Amino acid sequence: MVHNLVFATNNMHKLREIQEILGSEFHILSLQDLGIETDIPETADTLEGNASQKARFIYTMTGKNCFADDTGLEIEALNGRPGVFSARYAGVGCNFNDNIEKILKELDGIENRRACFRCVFSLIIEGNEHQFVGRVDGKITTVRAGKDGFGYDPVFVPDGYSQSFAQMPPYLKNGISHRGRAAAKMGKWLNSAHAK
Ligand code: ITT
Repeated sequence: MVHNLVFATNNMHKLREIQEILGSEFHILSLQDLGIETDIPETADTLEGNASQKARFIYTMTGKNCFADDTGLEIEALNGRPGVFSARYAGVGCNFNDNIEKILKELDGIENRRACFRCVFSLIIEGNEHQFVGRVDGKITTVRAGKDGFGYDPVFVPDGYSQSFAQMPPYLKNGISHRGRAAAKMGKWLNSAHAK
C-alpha cells in the first residue's frame, strides 16, 4: 500500500529529493498538488519552531498526514548566522546568488570557515508530532564551484570531500546532506511505524 504524505513546501527541488529518499512506498504531495496557495507562517526563531509551525498549519488546514522542514546554514565565525534567516539573508526579494555574495563578503579575511547545515523535519501522523534532525559539517569556500543543487551549495564543501555540494551528483549529496540524514531518520521511523 502506498501512503500519502503532504510535504509543506513549494520547492520542487526538495520535493524530488525527499521522494527519492523515502521511496515508492510513500507518495509525496506538494502544496501545489492540493491547490494550497496560502503563505505558510514561519515566524519562530528556531529551525525546530518553524518546522513545527509549518507542519501544524498544514495539518490544521487539511487534516492530512504531513510534514514540513526548515533548514539553516550556521556559520561559526558569524555566530550561527544566517541560521533561520538563510532563505532571505540578503533581504526581501533576494536570490541564492545575493545570499552567497553576502556571506562571502562577511567572511572576507576570516580564517575560520567552519559551518554546518542543519535540517529539522516535523512529521504529523494522525495528529501526533515527531521531529527528526540531520546535520552536515563542513566549510565555506572563497569562490563558487559547481552547477548542481541550490542555495548555498556552490560554496559549501562537506568534511571528508574536496567537491562542493553543487559539484556532486544528487545521489552523493543526498547520502550525506543535512536533509538526507533527517529524511532517512524520518523514513526509518515511518517504515517501522507502518510495518507494525
Ligand atoms: P520552503 O520554505 O518553501 O520549503 P526554502 O527555500 O525556504 O523552501 P528551507 O527553509 O529548507 O527552504 O531552507 C532555507 C534556505 O537555506 C534555502 O532558501 C537555501 O538558501 C538554504 N538551503 C536549504 N537547503 C539547502 C541545501 O541543501 N543546499 C544549499 N542551501 C540550502
